[in-house]
Amino acid sequence: MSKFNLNLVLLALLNFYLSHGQYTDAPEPYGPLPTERQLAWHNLEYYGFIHFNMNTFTNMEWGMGSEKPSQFNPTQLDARQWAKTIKEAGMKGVIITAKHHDGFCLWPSKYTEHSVKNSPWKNGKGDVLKDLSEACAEYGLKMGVYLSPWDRNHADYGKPEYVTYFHNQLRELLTNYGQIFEVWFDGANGGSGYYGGANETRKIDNKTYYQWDKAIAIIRELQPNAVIFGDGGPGVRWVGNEEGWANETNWSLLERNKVYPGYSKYKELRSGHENGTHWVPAECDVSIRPGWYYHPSEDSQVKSLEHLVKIYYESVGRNASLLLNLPVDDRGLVHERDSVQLMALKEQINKDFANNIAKTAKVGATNVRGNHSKFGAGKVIDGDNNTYWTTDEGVTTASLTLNFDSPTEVNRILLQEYIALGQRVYGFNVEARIDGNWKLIDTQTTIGVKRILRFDTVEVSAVRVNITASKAAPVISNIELYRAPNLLTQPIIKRDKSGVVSMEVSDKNIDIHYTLDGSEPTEKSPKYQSGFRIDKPTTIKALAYNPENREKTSVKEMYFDISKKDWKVLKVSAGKLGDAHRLIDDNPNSTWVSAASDTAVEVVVDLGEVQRLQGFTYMPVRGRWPVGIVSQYEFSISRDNKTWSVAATGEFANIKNNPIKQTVSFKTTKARFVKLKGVKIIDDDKRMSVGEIGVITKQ
Ligand code: FUL
Repeated sequence: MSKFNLNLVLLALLNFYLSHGQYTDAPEPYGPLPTERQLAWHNLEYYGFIHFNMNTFTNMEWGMGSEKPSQFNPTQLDARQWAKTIKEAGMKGVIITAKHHDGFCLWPSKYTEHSVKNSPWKNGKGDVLKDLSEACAEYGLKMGVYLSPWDRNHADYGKPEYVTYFHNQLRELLTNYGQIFEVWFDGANGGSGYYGGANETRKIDNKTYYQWDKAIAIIRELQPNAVIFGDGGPGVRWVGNEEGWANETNWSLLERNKVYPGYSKYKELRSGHENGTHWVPAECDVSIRPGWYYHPSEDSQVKSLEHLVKIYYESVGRNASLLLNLPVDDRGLVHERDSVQLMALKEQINKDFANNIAKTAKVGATNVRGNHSKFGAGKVIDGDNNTYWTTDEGVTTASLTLNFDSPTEVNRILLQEYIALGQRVYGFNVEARIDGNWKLIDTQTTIGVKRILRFDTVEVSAVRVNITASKAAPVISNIELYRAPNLLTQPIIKRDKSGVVSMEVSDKNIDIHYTLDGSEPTEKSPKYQSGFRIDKPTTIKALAYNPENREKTSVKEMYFDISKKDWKVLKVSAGKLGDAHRLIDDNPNSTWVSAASDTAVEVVVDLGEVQRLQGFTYMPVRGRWPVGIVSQYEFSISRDNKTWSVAATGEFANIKNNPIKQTVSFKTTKARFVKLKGVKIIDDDKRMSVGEIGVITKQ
């Protein structure tokens, strides 16, 4: 062999070695990596938040700091009930508001008198943190603490002395209550407050005032396994909204040194930073009700199952964790209605992910690192998250196919990257082979620790995942496929101003059956197809039915009186007439609020023709910050819009706490014009608001 040929052979051997031999080693990590404690935190996925503190007793969201410890007085506080509920809901831990912005402490801190120790609860001998830590130990839950940096009670807030106090409290919390998995620091900081009686506005520098380096050092010293939550981490970041969703593109990376508590470009946090310098994954915090704290007025506003399921898929299913808040009530218990919804969510998630079809597939890949079985395609279905499929060095696009022996229905895919080696993938799509043809199901960007896609049910003989963009060789530890059942929720029934009734459910594979004659509907009753008119008083009864398994919901009942198609608002005594159509559009979610007025506000409505009236309805505005709710009314009627007579006056009892539709009856009288006057408004507001006004007629 000539020397030239020998060189060629050696070169070929070297090439072979480079392209195969070295790849039997695991790939090198790429980019910022999670720490051990972050990896442990990622595994929690879903845990509870408890907002329970002074605000629970003052019916506030943000107390001023001037509240008295004597106001904190739960009658049945039972941390075991919280822990039991949280455990049964499938959550892995709980974070409690040890101190919120009003400064009241749920534990008997030795650094302040503003705590449970001066409250009537357990004669000042109680400690909510201790109760909860014991309950968590009993139920196998992790515990975390929320300690508000902002303190509207403390006289020294704004001075260095307060920072020492804040650090001391942190020490107390991290010393006395066992293992803490997360320390939660709120971004809301500085502003007006009581401040020991000064009653003024105090501003601080978010970046420097609290001496974060020291605070972090305390946490590292006392609870080395705890992650630290803040707008910019350092361990876990806020997701940039309080609604429970991350963007579809969601990096666990962040340019951490740019982000600080109160970061103004917080919307960036919904996606993180593709080229972030640190591993700072997102946590989605959201309350099961409109507010974080318990308000009796929100008892009827617990999030629907459909909404909670959406939150789950848009947080856990988008590379984030879900921190779901329970506003423990003034008895000191998780409210029954919240528990019901929590369990419904749990049940639905269990059903959706009951049977992983991917396990039965035969898996193949277009490229396997070093052709070695330890990186083979089968690793994505072996049920072990520490094994993975990966490709040759530098190969950043590749496909993985799951083949089935016989056609199988699917509507969910779950994918996981092996994040210990970094987050890599930023482009992928999913195809399904249906009747022998490949069909594109979805095109997406990032995966991260967990990505779940929902799609319409298809019957497939194979599913293909194409990685189309990755910062380095993709490293996929797990793929699951499911055929989730249809989501069965009660129908929502609406009527618009023209009288057209429509009904809907969240899943298009669910049927709606209804009656209009007052009889109980069954799956044999007429099936709802499209909107229809109802102009005369009618009770609609409807249920949702899943033809797949013959399950059905309980009956939803709605009463509609005459339609409002010819109605007009003729006068509002304060505010713009142009906006007032909202109070008669048969949509309680579109609300009308008057301008402020020193005299009682009135609205006059023309019903279009004379009706035999025997009552009226008032739907108050709802939501997180309702204003202008009428508590005392005067309702008048007229045939000619000149001579008026008062048909009813009175009080909407308990409307503040329970803002539901009010119905008032009076002696049947013929009239064409009606007038509602807000004689008294909740909280003495000068505005009057209306979600919807209606009448009850006699036919
Ligand atoms: C916010 C706070 O201001 C709210 O009161 C609540 O605690 C929520 C979780 O964080 O920023």
